[in-house]
Amino acid sequence: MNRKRFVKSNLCPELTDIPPLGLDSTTLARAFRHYYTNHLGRDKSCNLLHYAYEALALVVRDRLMERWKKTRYAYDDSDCKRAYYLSLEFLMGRSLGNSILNLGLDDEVAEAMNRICLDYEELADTEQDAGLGNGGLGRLAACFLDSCATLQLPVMGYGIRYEYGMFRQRIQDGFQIEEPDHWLGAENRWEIERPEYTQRIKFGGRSEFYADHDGTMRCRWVDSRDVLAFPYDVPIPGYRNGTVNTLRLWKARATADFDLGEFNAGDYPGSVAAKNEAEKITMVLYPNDASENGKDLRLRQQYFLASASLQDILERWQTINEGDLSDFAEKNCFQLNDTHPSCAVAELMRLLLDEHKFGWDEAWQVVSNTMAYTNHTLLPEALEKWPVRLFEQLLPRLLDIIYEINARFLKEVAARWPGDMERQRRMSIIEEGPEPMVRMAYLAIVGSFSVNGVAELHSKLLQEGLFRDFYEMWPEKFNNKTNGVTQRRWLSWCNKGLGSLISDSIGEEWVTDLGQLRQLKNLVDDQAFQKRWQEVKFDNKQRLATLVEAECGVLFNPDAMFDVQVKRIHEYKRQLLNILHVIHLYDRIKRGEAENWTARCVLIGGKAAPGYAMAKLIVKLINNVARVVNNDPEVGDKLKVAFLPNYRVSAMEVIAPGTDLSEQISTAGKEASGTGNMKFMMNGALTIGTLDGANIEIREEVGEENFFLFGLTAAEVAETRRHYDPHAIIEADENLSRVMHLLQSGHFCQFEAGIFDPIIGAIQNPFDPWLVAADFADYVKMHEIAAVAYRDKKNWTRMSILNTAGSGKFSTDRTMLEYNRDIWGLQKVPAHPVGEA
Ligand code: B1N
Repeated sequence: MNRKRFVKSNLCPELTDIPPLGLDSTTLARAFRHYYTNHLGRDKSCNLLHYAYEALALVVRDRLMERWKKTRYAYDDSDCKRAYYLSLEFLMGRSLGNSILNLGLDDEVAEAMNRICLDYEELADTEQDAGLGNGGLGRLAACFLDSCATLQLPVMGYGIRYEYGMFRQRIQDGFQIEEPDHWLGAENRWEIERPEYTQRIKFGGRSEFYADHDGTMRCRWVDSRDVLAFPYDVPIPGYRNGTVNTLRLWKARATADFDLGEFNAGDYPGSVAAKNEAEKITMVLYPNDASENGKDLRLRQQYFLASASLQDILERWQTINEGDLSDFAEKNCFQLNDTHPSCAVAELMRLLLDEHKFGWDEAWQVVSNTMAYTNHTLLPEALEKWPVRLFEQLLPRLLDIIYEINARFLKEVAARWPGDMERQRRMSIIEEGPEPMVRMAYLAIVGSFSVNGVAELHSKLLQEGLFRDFYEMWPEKFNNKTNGVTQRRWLSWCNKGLGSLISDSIGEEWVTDLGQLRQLKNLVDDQAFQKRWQEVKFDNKQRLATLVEAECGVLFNPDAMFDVQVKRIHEYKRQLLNILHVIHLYDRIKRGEAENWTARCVLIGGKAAPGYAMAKLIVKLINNVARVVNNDPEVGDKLKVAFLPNYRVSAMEVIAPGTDLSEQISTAGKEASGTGNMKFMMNGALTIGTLDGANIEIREEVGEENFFLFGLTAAEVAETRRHYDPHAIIEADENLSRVMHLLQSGHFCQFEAGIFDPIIGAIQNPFDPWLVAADFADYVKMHEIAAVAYRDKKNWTRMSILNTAGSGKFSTDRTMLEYNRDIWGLQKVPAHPVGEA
């Protein structure tokens, strides 16, 4: 058995084969008492819920540990192919509830906690979110891991253990204030350190060429300033199947000898500063979603992750295979989560060439058969380019290799399109100009055997637009993998009421086979079922109203329609269009046109990147409009508006179940996929949306009569831009004119004259890329249709049921099966049973 080689000291069998821990409520309660009393040193006089959470977390973690080990053994013993998901972001959220659910311990834990008069959901609610991601891209990575563990696929995540996760957002006088998220301040029970797998990462220095003992010219990276990568492993439990996969997160540490060198030179403060410099690398998550800010620390983070992970994977492979790398490419696959970890292409070349003495062609075979790249955005500002100059300073050896990759690649282009210099210039990995740049997406495409987008439309636009030249060259590389979400967190866990109702009606199979939800279609006209569906929704709306009241001080009446948009604040996502509609509703009430009114509560939440002035101003506008509307007695219960501060994973767990209408209103062609749209749909919300990203597939699945579609298509957007005249549109539309007038008159900034001028300017700008004015009228019209539909409770309930019933496609289980079928080619490997050696 291969794994024996991992055991560095010979542990006696008694130590390696501990009997399995009990899962019954009595044993759980005892274990809880042990941790609470003996480990944490608390007693009944302690009234901090936090310690009870900690004790329960330790109890649950113990149950994960042995399954984790048995999963590792099963993978090592089976000599299976493995995939690695490399990502700068993993937006995990909370772990306790998810672990209990996936271990199948909910009833036992509830009972055990009941006995000591504790409510485990209340404990779970005290856990901090692990916010190691910005938004969709990071949360997608977390959902992927859940699905891979549930499908028993040997997939490991690799990421960065940021000391500070996504900033906390506070609202002061309507403005966004950022506060640091020092999430590791308290003990993190969901990681264990693995010092034995520490890696050494090089920065700076230079390349040195030398003749090998057999005369071959080789290169080595010398005079580098090294940093250590120190790993922490996070358990990823599958759903009730004994599998626990691994997410390995790297923390940067200074090397001991590096410090000493400085110290010996007599520069003690200098050596401490050097230590800080090294540890800075994993200090903070960059808070930009769908844009890059080009800071050199960010490139350091990216290379640090790529290098540490690849070295770790090669080392493990060599330990198991006695140093033989010959079938490495058949047994390993790397999925790059956007270009952020795409240094891996050049880094794997370097490791093979310089450290493992491969020849170029042999190394390129390995790289180009193991790397796969997922693109998540078409927005030009998010396409990563790094100055060649920065590469030279930071990663000189990688730059040599990138030049060589590019030279060989451009030769291929030249052979295929002789004399087409323009095409070579366009496709070059190096963008020429006063400041030459490395185009990371091109490096990723050239180095990968698979390139995928994240929804049908997005993948099509990649092939026709952004990556057209590459598609012409290698059509076989390109494919689509429509995103999904895990129904374990996004239905079972977060919406227990609906989950139970569904299981009572069609059984529990949907939890691991979401397509089963289609059976709900048979129940749409069943009155008793409809009634229970409404009751569940009402409870969830009450829960959401409680959150809104606590966080925003605004009272939401659960009888009103809950109209919700939560996601990062970005102009292309058009929160501005949403708030213009709110202003229009307010205006209608004020002008006395509110007969047959549908009471509405509008909730908007999301973080603006700290450097994104327009996004921050939109947050301010939403808050100012909310203040005016909510305090106007004439408006009363007809309309309420709230901005939810600090939107995060655990907030969405309350929001999605309590939503009636989901706002997915991006300018068509701009949202690659969206995943919030799927969470809402699964929880029975209807969508008002454009033909963008996965909305298109959502509408296909649920049927057009159950989806509120509005706005220009992607093709019409491109066309409209060429002759866009917002002034004419505003003038021709009385509703929009009145809204603009309210804005311009300072109605929403009485004591802050002119602050919204940039927003007014943006709407009126003929070059407004987001075409807010163009879609306004159609948006208002569709909202009216939705409002009328909402008043027909019975029919709305039918549509709500049909949305859940149609959401089967949007499970990451399906997404992962497709990645596996088309890209990874892994076999399912069941974990060894607990209780056996
Ligand atoms: O990735 C999600 C998609 O569902 C969203 O439509 C898409 O906007 C999102 C740079 C990004 N694309 N690009 C990013 C994140 C961080 C960063 O530094 C870009 N996020 C997305 C999942 O596919």
